[in-house]
Parts: sequence; structure tokens; C-alpha cells
Amino acid sequence: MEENLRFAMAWWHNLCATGVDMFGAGTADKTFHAEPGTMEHAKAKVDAGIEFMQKLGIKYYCFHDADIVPEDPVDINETNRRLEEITDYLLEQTKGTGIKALWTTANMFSNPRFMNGAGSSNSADVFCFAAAQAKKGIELAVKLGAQGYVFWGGREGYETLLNTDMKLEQDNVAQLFRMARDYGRKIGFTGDFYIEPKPKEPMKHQYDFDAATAIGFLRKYGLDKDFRMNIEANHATLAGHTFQHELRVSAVNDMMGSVDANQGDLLLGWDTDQFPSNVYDTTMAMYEILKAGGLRGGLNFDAKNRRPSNTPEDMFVAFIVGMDTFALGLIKAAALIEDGRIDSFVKERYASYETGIGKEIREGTATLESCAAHAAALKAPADPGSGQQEYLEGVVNNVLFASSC
Ligand code: XUL
Ligand code: CO
Repeated sequence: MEENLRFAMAWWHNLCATGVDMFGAGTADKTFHAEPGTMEHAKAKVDAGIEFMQKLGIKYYCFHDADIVPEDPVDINETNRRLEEITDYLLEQTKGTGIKALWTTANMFSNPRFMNGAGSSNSADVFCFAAAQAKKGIELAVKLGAQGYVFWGGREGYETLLNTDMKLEQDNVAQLFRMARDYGRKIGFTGDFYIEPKPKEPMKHQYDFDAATAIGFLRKYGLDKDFRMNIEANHATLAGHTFQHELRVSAVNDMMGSVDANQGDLLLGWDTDQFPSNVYDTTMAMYEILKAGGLRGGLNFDAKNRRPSNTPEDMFVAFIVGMDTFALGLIKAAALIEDGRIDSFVKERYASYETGIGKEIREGTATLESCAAHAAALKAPADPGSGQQEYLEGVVNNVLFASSC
């Protein structure tokens, strides 16, 4: 289970976010007895994070540059110096604990300079700032032994096409990825680069809309050997897909990478980043992951407590429920695979492609003429057979709840 469930703590939600929303101030105290905005506070967060992870047996963490140190308002050299200082401290404090980075990333969406995007900004100066942050972020991935480096294209998209050169913006995003890949490989980063698809929020439209769009983009620009998907459950539902769908698209394209483990609220139209508690969803997610041979990355809880759940105890409970929900999902996914009824149904459903004209179609030797001749020779109407969806849903219930249906 440990191998299949590499859980990670998201620095930003757990150690930084206080519950501020559009209508009100924070409700949770994340000062950890230090003054926010100082390096003392940055270190206090490291101490608190390590204590938290150790108490829960969590071995990985993920962060944006801006989560771990206060950014200097004008000088990126000073910010980078702070990043070195805090990661030295992090390495020192985690020595012998087995705790390490799963992935790192750069926050290229909060600072006002990124209001029109980062790699897709209309300003070349802003593009260079994004490049500088990505450069440092990749250096930190190497320093901390992270398996991945993530690009979530928070503001890589548009508010209106009236002011947007979409082709240039997308070409430039690809240039940023190419530069990151080349620099990473040059300095010895052997892990995966990840794209984290999301259709909207904060922008009206984001270029990494969903896995299919992001994979097409990577292939167009020849980046598909170095980049994979980091699939987030709540982003999937925002795109009008299930979490399982996004994982399946990644798997069938050999792009399965890592997961941002959370859940959304289907009645709300935004990214609620809730801790996972839906066993159905985690079962179907782990089913896809197991069938794809496991994750190269892990399960990062990109999730936050609800604003009224504002005590440290709530933080622990949220992680425990999230981990248990994925653990149960893993057990049930393995049971579904062992049960075999779904697999054998699917195999039988496509059996017409095992022999004859179906086999020729599959192998690419059939032609439009040979298929037409096959159709002309059929004396009965072609019958694809029942999809038996209700039966299969009953199989899932049966395995999950040992029900009789
Ligand atoms: C935002 C989101 C990010 C990424 C990392 O929706 O998911 O936190 O995971 O930038
Ligand atoms: Co995420």
C-alpha cells in the first residue's frame, strides 16, 4: 500500500492558507508563533510541516517557491537567496526522517506581474521573470531530490480573445517548457515535468484545459517525452469530466504521472479543493492507476480544510480521512480487478476485433473496400450487443458493499 499511496502534503494549503475568501478574513492561525512575512516564519512553517508529516507518517511534500519564503518585492536575487537558505534548513531538518519533496513548482500566477499570464504573457519581461522562477524551481527540485517539477498554467489562457494572440501565446508557453526541459536535463534533473490541466479559474479559459488538450499540445511541440500529466480530481470535474476519465486519457497516452488528490463539489462551479472522502471516486481512480502500473509521482493532497474547520485537529482529521479514503479505494480497486467481471465483460465486448475483419482493422491491413465487402456480405443487421451498464454498476456495488445486486 505504501508503494501505491505516496501521499504528499501541499505546503500552500496546509502551512500557508488561513481560510481567507472573497467575503471574509482568515479563520485559521498559521503563524506557528512567528511573524508572517519573515524568514523566522518560513522556518517555523518548516518545523510545523515536518512535525505534522511525521505524526501522520507522510513522506512527501510539494511547494511553490512563494509558499516557502516571502518574495522580495523588487529583487529576485534576494528571493533566490532566501530560497537557498530555507531549502538548506529543510534538508537539515528532514535528514534521517525519510521525508522528501515529491515535486516543486513556481508560483507564476499570484504576483500582479502575472496578471496576463506567465509564459503566455504579452510582455517579454514577464516571460523572463517566469523563466527565472522556473529555473530556480527546477534547481530546487534537483537539490531536494524531487521526482517532479510541475507547471500548472494558472494564468496561461485568456479573459477575452479580443486582446489575445493565441498562437503566439501558445508558442511561447511551449518555448518556456522547452527551455525548462533543456535546462533541467543540463543540470541533472532526471525526474518528470508535469502539466496540471485545468480548464478555467482564474482565467476564463486556460490552455491546459484537460488531459486530452494538454497531451495534444505536448505532442505538437515535441515535448511528450519529458512531460506527463499531474491530474487533479477537482480540475477534472471543472472540465466536465470525471477524475477517472482524466486518468484514463493519461494512461492510454502513456502520460500517467502524478495526482493532485482532492475532490470538488459538483453543485459549485469552482475549485473547492476539498479533501477526498468519496470512496467511489477513489476506487475508480485507483482502478485506473493500478491498471496503468502505478504512479511515477504520488498523491498530493492539493486540498484545504473548509473555512469553518479551523483548528489544528481539523488539519489532522482531514489528512486522515483523505488517506483512509484512498487506502480503501486502493483495496476496493484491487478487489474489482481480482473479481474480474468488469475485465472479462470488456474483453468479450470487443471480441469481434480478435479475429477476421476485426483483427485486420486492428492490425491496419483492412481497407475501406475490404470493410465495405464485409458489410455487403452480412446477411443480418449488425448487432453490437448490450452495453449492460446497469449490470456493471451492480458489480461495482457488489465489490464495494458486498450487496447482492
Ligand atoms: C490550482 C492548483 C495549484 C497547482 C500547483 O488550482 O491546483 O495549486 O497544484 O500550482
Ligand atoms: Co493542484
